[in-house]
Amino acid sequence: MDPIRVVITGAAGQIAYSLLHSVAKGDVFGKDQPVELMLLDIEPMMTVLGGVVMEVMDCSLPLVRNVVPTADPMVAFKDADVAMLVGAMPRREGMERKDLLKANVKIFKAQGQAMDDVAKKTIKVVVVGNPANTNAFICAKYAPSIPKENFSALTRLDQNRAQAQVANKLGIPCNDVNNCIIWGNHSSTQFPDVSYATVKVAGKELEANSAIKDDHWVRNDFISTVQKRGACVIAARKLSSAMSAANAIVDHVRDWWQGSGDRMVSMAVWSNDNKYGIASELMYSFPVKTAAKGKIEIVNGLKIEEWQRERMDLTCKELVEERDAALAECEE
Ligand code: NAX
Repeated sequence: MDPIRVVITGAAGQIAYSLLHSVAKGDVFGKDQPVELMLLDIEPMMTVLGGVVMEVMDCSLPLVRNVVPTADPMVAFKDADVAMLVGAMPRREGMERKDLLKANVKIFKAQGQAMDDVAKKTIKVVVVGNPANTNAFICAKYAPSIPKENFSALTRLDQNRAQAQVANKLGIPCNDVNNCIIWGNHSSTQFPDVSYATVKVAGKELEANSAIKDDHWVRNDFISTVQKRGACVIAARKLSSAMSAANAIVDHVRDWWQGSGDRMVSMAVWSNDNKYGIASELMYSFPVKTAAKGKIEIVNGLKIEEWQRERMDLTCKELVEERDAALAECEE
């Protein structure tokens, strides 16, 4: 099989360090799919990145056909099949969300333009660097020759966190919980939702709500625990989530590349046609299904109750504001 070219940005950072081994040993693209790893970071990080390249080599993995460290997006994205955009400027103490947005949208504008020029038109892109949804929007906008449905942002970590909370509440394994979804922004306005989730308890398949039997928890504590989970990890570790973030990137891209089957999974994707009443031209997290190497299809026809509507609209409003601020920044 011919190798595929996979770009990982922020390759000298902590998420990439947890991610690379899984990608290199076939957890994402399959055990028979060789890969060329294009590792992008900024110039001052090239020595560190050199060490990461040595370690990838020293894993002596048969699927790795080439590893290229670079600080040049035009080199990294040349003929790329997949891009995992992890690299971004981190939020420092005292920095407002809008300062972070200002610093980061320009990075994603430049990377979108580079992809537009040199990547394959079939490239599949997942944005992880925050603010992930809006960075993905900017990246897609500045790569007009690549279809919008080829871009996504990561909300799978939030979904996995939600799934783990439900499993913990019921005392069951995480893989006996399905179809927890995340609506909206990867931020504290996100809406983790178990309304369509199913669980297996004592061998029986049940609706999650009827197994949990605690509407107050589902509508309050559960939601805020998932919303604040990233901040709790930072408070404890003094570093943001890395192992669980890398694990979620693997889940997201594997499902996109190999198909999600009957499961609904969450991905922030280009919103159009006013689906679920959400404004068009946003990267909004929806429940989706994916066919192998195929398109991401937003799941249609889920019944939305009033309390859900309010939460879906709140996170949508934040995304509209972020998008408009990002566009103004890019046009300056
Ligand atoms: P690190 O600070 O460890 O690494 C980031 C790396 O990106 C650094 O090596 C830096 O030099 C590099 N970088 C900066 N500008 C770059 C550019 N223009 N091109 C290429 N590389 C560049 O951060 P890490 O913990 O790895 O987190 C990376 C990003 O993921 C952050 O923006 C973080 O907020 C975001 N996260 C997103 C999550 C999600 O679910 N969407 C969850 C985890 C994480 O918080």
